[in-house]
Amino acid sequence: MITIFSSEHRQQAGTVELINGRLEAPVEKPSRADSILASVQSAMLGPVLAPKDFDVAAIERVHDPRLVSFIRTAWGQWVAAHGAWDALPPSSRARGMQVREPETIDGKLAYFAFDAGTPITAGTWTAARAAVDVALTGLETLGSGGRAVFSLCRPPGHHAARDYYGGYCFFNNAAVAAQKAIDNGAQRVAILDVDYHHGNGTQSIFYERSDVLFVSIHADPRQDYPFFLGYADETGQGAGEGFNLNLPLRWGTQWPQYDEALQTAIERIRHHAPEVLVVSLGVDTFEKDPISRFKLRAADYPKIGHAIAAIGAPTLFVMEGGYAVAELGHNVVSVLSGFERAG
Ligand code: OKP
Ligand code: ZN
Repeated sequence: MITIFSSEHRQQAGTVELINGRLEAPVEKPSRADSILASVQSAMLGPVLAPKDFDVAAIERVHDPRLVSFIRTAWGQWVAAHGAWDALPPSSRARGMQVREPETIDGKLAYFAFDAGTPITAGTWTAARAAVDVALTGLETLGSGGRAVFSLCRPPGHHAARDYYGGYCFFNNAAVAAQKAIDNGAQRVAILDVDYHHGNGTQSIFYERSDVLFVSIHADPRQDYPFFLGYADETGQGAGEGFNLNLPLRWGTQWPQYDEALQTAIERIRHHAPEVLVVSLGVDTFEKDPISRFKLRAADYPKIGHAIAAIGAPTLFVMEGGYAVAELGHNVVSVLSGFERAG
């Protein structure tokens, strides 16, 4: 399997994140992607290629140009106001509050961000752009044949929606790639999100559409982040009714319950008969993940890859979360090689 990777990911390196009430070193850090790359190489998964540069227009197919320009300019505005330290929002909007975009950088951060765990740094724009290029290059590579390609994206993307960012995500790499597949002529695309956290951004981008099916297995939003989307009764709207499937699971979930949800997900996706399958690949479902509460074991990851292969569609794996850095690369490669070994 070909892997697409850009070392520009290192440009996203926050100093602090609010974790359990303390300012701590971010869990979403450059060593994550380096660990995955090292495992890809030592397992000899296949060639590792650099991405091509794509135009920002591909991003604006799914994101508001105002969000794109904010991510591009925020650091400069922040440094001018407060100096060279991670840019984090000072507040956020509560129910019923005004929705106009403020003028100052602090107001704009509060307006565009939905959490305080996603620092904008000097290199954020470069890294976030490169992650989109990695996803788009993966899609293009998939188009020239082969069953699957791995886009080793960092920063992740699935929490970023049309006009807001958060959850370590700036641009929705998987959604940009899915939209590009449609723009290239595909009539049906499916996105399977197996990250521990619900892909609220991806869901909301495609919520009213029937061409891109979104299916997600994740921690119950009653218990875990992002808290406000991911319920089972969110099934899509308008033309998209029936094209959104959420399979929330409780804290403590182990393989038997996970596998049951995975089979349901796969059945739904097969029924859609996608011409391209995008997998938002998070392995933060792992028992030792520092921020998550599922209990999957290392031996479960090949089974996830094997199950996904049964869908039988050209598959673009797009990296999302996974924070147990010591085992991260191993678990990711387990999914990919489990896929490759299947039929
Ligand atoms: C990203 B991905 C506030 C942030 C709380 C955010 C988790 C984001 C997970 N400090 N945690 O889905 O793996
Ligand atoms: Zn996650």
